[in-house]
Amino acid sequence: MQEALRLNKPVLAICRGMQILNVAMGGTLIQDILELWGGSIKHFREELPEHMPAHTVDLCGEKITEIMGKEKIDVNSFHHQAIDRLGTGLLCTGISPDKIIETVEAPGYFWVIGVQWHPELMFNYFEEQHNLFKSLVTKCLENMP
Ligand SMILES: [Mn+2]
Repeated sequence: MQEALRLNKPVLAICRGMQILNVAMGGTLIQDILELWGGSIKHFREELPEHMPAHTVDLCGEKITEIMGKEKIDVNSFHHQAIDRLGTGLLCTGISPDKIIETVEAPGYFWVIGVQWHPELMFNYFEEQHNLFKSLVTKCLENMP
């Protein structure tokens, strides 16, 4: 992750990848949401089909809002950890109703987006989730040497 950032590569960091992105930039994690944050929303929904929305996310970031084309999205949820303190240079760009950070951007870099949900399990069913991967591919092509 640090090498990808150093080389200013496009990064789409998914779930644990977003947590690794945060730690690589100096942030910290909530080690267990249920234990340390409370249980108003279940974020580890292993009983649901993988593509099934588990909660909403309110978006505010410039990139993610443009990609998704809306300010409130439905996401699946298979995590028990979450971002606590943000890494330096990371912005929270979307939160769940119980105020868990669900998506981040790093504006100082070429194209770095992290999402706490799993768009790779949803893109067949939700066009806005497919848009995330289309944007990544577009940015990779733009970034070719
Ligand atoms: Mn979640």
